[in-house]
Amino acid sequence: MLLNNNFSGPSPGRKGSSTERCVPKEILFKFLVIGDYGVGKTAVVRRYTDGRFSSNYKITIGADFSMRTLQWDDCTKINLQLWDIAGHERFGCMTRVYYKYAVGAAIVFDLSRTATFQSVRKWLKDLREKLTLADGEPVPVVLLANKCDIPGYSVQTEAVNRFCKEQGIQGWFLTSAKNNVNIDKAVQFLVERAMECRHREIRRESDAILLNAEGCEDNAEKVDICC
Ligand SMILES: Nc1nc2c(ncn2[C@@H]2O[C@H](COP(=O)(O)OP(=O)(O)O)[C@@H](O)[C@H]2O)c(=O)[nH]1
Ligand SMILES: [Mg+2]
Repeated sequence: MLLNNNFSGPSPGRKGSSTERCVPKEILFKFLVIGDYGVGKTAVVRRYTDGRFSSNYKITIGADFSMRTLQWDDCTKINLQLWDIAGHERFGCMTRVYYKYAVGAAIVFDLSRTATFQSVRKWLKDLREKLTLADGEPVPVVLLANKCDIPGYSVQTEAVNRFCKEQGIQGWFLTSAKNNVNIDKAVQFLVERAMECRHREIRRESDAILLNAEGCEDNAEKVDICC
C-alpha cells in the first residue's frame, strides 16, 4: 500500500478568522478514484499527492491509497485518502470492499478514447449500487475528463455536459495529470461537496438530539403531573 503524506499549507477551503477561538479538528475523508484501465487514475493521484507525473506507471493491483493533508480552515485539518482502484477490478466483488466508508468519488475517463467515456455510466451505476452516505444519500461525484493535453480529442464537451446533467453528477473538469491542469481544482470541488454532506449529517444528528431532548422534557412534565 502506497502512502504519501504531504502537508499542503493554507487551504483553498473556507477560512476561519484567526481571532476566533476553536477546537482543532481533524477529519478523514476517503475518496475513490475509479474508471477504466489506462485513463490516468494513478497519474491523477500521484500528481495530486506527489506533484509529479511519469509516463510509465506500474499496473495497479487491486487498490492503492495515497494521502494528502489539507488545512481547511484555522480549526480544521482534512486528511484526504485517495483510493486508486485498479480498472480491471471493475464490477467485481472486491470493489464493494474498497468502496466501503468512502464519502466521495472521482470518475476518470480518457478524452482521447470514447469507450472510456461510455464506461463512466457503468462505473457510476456500480458506485451508486454499492455505496451511499450514512444518511442514505448518494456520495458526491466529480468527473475528470483526463488527458486534455492530447490535441484533437474525440469526446465532445457538450456530450459530457449533457451526461452530467442527466446523471446528477455535480461537476466535471477537463484535466491533465501530465501538465497539471485542474487536478487540484477537481479534488477541491469534491472536498467542498463532501464537507457540505458532512455538515448536513451533523445538522441531522443535532436535530435528532434536540428532538430526543424535547421528548424527555415532555415526559418529565407528564411524570410531574401524575406524581
Ligand atoms: N498525455 C497524457 N497521458 C497521461 C495523462 N495521465 C496519464 N497518462 C498516461 O496514460 C497511461 C496510463 O496512466 P495510468 O495512470 O497508469 O492509468 P490507470 O490505469 O487509470 O491508473 C500512462 O502512460 C500515463 O503516463 C495525461 O493527463 N496526459
Ligand atoms: Mg493505475
